[in-house]
Amino acid sequence: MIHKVVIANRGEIALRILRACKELDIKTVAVHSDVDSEALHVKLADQSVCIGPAPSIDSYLNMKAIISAAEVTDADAIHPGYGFLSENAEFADICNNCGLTFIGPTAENMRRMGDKISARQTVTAAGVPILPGTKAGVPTADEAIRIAGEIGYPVIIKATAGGGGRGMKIVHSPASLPNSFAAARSEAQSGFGNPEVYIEKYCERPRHVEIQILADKHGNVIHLGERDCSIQRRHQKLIEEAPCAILPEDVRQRMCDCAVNAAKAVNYSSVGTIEFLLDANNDFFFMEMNTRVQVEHPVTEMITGVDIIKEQILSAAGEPLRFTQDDIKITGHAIECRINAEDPEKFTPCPGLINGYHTPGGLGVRVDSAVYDQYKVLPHYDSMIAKLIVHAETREEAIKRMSRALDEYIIEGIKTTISFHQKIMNNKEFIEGDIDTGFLERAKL
Ligand code: MV4
Repeated sequence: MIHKVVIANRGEIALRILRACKELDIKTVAVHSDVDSEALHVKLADQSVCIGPAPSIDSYLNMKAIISAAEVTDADAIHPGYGFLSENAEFADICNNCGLTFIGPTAENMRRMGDKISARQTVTAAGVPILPGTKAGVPTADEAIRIAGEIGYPVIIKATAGGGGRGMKIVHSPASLPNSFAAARSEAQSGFGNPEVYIEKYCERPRHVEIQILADKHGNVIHLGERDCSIQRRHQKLIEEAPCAILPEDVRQRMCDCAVNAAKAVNYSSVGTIEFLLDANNDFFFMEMNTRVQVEHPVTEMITGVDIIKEQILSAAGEPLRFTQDDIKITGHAIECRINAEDPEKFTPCPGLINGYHTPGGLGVRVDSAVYDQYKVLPHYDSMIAKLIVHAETREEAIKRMSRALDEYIIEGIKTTISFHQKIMNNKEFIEGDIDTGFLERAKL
C-alpha cells in the first residue's frame, strides 16, 4: 500500500487529493512554488517542500525538483492531479524508474491515447464509432476535394498536431475548400510547427458528452456514467452536468460500453475519460481520451457516491476495484459551475486580494476550492478559483439549487464569473436543456 504521496499540483485539486489521502491514512507532501507558500493544502499537509519560483516551468513542471521532493521526504508515490505533468508519459516513466508509484495510467496508456491518430486506430479496433474522415494527413487541396466529396459536406479540417479546437476550419462546399485547406495548413504550421491537416465529417450542433472510466491493474474496468460538458467558451469548459439530460437509455448504454471497451483495448489502469461528440440524431463519435482525472469529476461523484480520487489512489496501489458495474447506481442530477477570477463580461483574468469570503451551504451543495478570506489570487496560474457543485433529485431542482447557491456565494475584492453563471441558470434555453457546444455563441450572454 502507498504510505506517503507527493501532491504535484496546486489549488483546489491539490486540496482534493490531500482530503482523499487523509481519509486513506496516507501521509501527504505538498510541493509548492515560492509564491504558493500560503496555499491551503500547504497548511494542511504533513510536510511541504518549496520546489521553485513562481513560473510553472520552474516549479510545477520541474520534474527534477518534484522527484527530489519525493526522495527527501521518503514518499513512495506522486499524484499529478490534472494539467501540469498529469499526462506527461516521460514523467510517469521517470517516477517508475525512481521506484515511485505514479498515481495515474501507465506511460504506454498515455502514449497510445495521447496521439490523435493512434487513439483513433485503437478505438476503431475496439468497435468505437469515429467520424468518417481521413486516418492520416491530407497532402494537397485536390486530394482534400476528392476526400470531402466522398465524406459529404460539411466537412471540418483539423491540424494533426493541434488540439483544443485551434485552427479548425468548417467547409460547406467544394468552392471554399482550397482556401480553407491552405489557411488551415498555414495556421497549423504557425500554431503547432506542423502543417499537416486531416479531414472529418462535420458534426452539426454537437454536444460534448464524456464517460468516466475507473480501472485497476488487474484488467477490471467500469464506467461511472456520463457528463455533458457542452457549455464551453473558446474550448474552456464553464459548466458541466451529470447525467446528460437528453441521452436516451439505449444510447447511454452503448456509449458507456464503447468507453469500457476502448479502455480495455489499451489495458488501461487508473481513472480516465473518453470524450464523444453527440449529434442531433443521437449518434456519437469518439473525440479523444483524457488519461487523467478531470476538473469536472465532482459531478460524477455526486450522482454515484464514488470518491474518484480515493479509487484512483487505491488502483495505483494495486488494489482491485472495490466496485462491480452492478454496484454503480446513478441518482439524481449534478451541476458544476467553474468560478473564475475573471471579469464576468470580458473573461479577462482579475487576480487580487480576497477580502470577504463566504461559501454557500445546505443540502446538496459542495464547494471545491482552496481560497479563503485574505487569500491573494495570483496572476501566475490558471484563473479558476473554485468549483461550485450542486446535487438534487431532478435537473430543474439542481438548476434552482445552483441559482440559490450562486446568490449565497460571497467573494469580495476581486471580480468573478459568479454573475455570468447566474445568467445561465436563468436562461430559457439552458433550463429547457436545449444546449450544445454552440450554446454560448447563440445565447449572447
Ligand atoms: C469537431 C466538431 C464538429 N465536428 N469535430 C473542438 C475541440 C476538439 N476537442 C474537437 N472539437 C470539435 N470537433 C467534428 N468532426 C466540433 C468541435 C467543437 C467542440 C467540441 C467539443 C466541445 C466544444 C466544442 C466547441 C467547438 C467545436
